[in-house]
Amino acid sequence: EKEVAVHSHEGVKDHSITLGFAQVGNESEFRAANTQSIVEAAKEAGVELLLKNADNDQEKQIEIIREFIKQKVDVIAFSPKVEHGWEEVLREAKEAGIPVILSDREINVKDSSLWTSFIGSDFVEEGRRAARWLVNEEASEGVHIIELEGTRNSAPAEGRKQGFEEILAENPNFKILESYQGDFTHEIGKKMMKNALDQYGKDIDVVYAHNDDMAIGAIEAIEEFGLQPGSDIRIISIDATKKAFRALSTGKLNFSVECNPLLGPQIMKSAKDLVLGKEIPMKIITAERTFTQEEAGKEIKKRNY
Ligand code: GYE
Repeated sequence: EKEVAVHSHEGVKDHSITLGFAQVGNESEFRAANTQSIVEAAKEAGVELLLKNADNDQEKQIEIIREFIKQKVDVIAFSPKVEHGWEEVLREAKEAGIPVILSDREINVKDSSLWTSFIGSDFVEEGRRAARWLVNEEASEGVHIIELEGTRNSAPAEGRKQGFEEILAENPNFKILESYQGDFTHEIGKKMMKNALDQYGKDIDVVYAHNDDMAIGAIEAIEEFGLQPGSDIRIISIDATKKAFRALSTGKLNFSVECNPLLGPQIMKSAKDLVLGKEIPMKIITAERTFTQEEAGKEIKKRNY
């Protein structure tokens, strides 16, 4: 009796698993923090991590996933660059019996059995939060907005645009003059802001940036144009990385909406549960908040990315 008891306890001990992670790129501060969280959490959890970077190229990301399938990893996780084009490779993963976890970005596929769980944020709500602050903050007449969008066709860009416009639809004196494709990077965000300033100049009241890297680029472009970011032109940004906190405390950024990149621990827990045959939730939405300039001061020392 005792012998069997010891044996069965042995049987359920966690054996280490192999997780293949196809990271979308290295486009932003969020992404750097996200990658670090995944690497640290794998070590912590005793998970063997195969991490490959797709350099913001969907074809490359698909190839990396194919490689993981060949290597017969236990679980695949990835941050899908865009919402479409995943059916074929995810069908191959399913046929190989490898469960797939979506990290920080969702995909648009008819067959939801092609992925097991999404761990990330509610982007539409992030967009609403950005707009709610604006419509409450600004009471004056027509407010003209420039939007810097994240990677075209990515779930965060789509969701943040949708949520922002949903609130604006209830407040007709807020108008988006033009939306530019900033691809979530500092460099393109800055370039697009320069174009906007050349086109609209002092007619711009607000910039809505889908992430901090583009917002910091816009701040630089506004200063080089000779205007004051944070006062002549107010700026709202999403992610709440350290760069945003610094800009909030120097008065160059007006409002920051958090998007949590520290998904590593949840990804590892879900991967281990999957291998142990446990059911895991289809969606795990991370808790997030917002920050005004006043709140940034005391918060910044608690931030670690
Ligand atoms: O907001 C941005 C990153 O997928 C939620 O991608 C993520 C977004 C994040 O490049 O900084």
